[in-house]
Amino acid sequence: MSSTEKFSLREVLVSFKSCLVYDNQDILVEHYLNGWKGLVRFMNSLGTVFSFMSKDAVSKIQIMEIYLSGEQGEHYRTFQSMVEYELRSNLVDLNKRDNHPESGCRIILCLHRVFRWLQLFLEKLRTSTEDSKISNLCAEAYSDSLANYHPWNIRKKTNDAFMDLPARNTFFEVMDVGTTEEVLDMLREAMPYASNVYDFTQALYSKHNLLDLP
Ligand code: 1Q0
Repeated sequence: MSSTEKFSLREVLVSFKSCLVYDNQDILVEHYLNGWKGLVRFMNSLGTVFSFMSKDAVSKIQIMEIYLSGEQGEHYRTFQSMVEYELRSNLVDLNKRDNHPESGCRIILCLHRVFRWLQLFLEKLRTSTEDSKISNLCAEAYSDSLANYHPWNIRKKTNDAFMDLPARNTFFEVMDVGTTEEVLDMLREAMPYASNVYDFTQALYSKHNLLDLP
């Protein structure tokens, strides 16, 4: 994954739209990962202060891709089949990080928690005004979600990185979607899909008691 590759937020939206299948009752891993790859490209275009985050995301994406292209790849096609396969085969550390610290279930849980941040941030962005500060929107969304799972040193690094984000109008330019109105239209279009992705994953993990994996 090259950091200079062109990103397109429309493609990100298409990936997260098309990852939902069977009437929103499952998620295709490949399309979900494509959505993340697009977000990582976007993040890389914001500058090197985010590279500690993008490195972590890239390594998580790569682990999932190794599972997908491996011998058991068929089991990793959707969230549902992955969860069932890994639980049935005792491939998930349920109580402490032990033999399977990189289970697919755990990797997707990490991304799912970031997805919640994204959902909160996009909603704040959608309802923001000209004088809203992107760094504040990011930090508020973070403290309401992902921060609860991070130790203080990561929280500090993350909040410091947010401070480096550009002003709202520059941020919209980097998004490269068009005018502010067009950005807001895209966000309005994206929110329901983001909710469907989040809600399905949350329900699946809750049903299998996987929301607090170590
Ligand atoms: C716009 C700014 C982007 C801000 C992204 C916020 C996410 C903060 C994530 C902080 C990650 C800290 C680095 C690693 C932490 C790990 O300890 C943790 C747990 O993993 P493990 O295996 O050690 O237990 N990892 C995570 O929590 C996963 C972190 C993945 C970060 C993925 C970021 C991917 C890109 C996000 C794009 C945001 C673009 C938003 C704008 C979209 C506009 C339409």
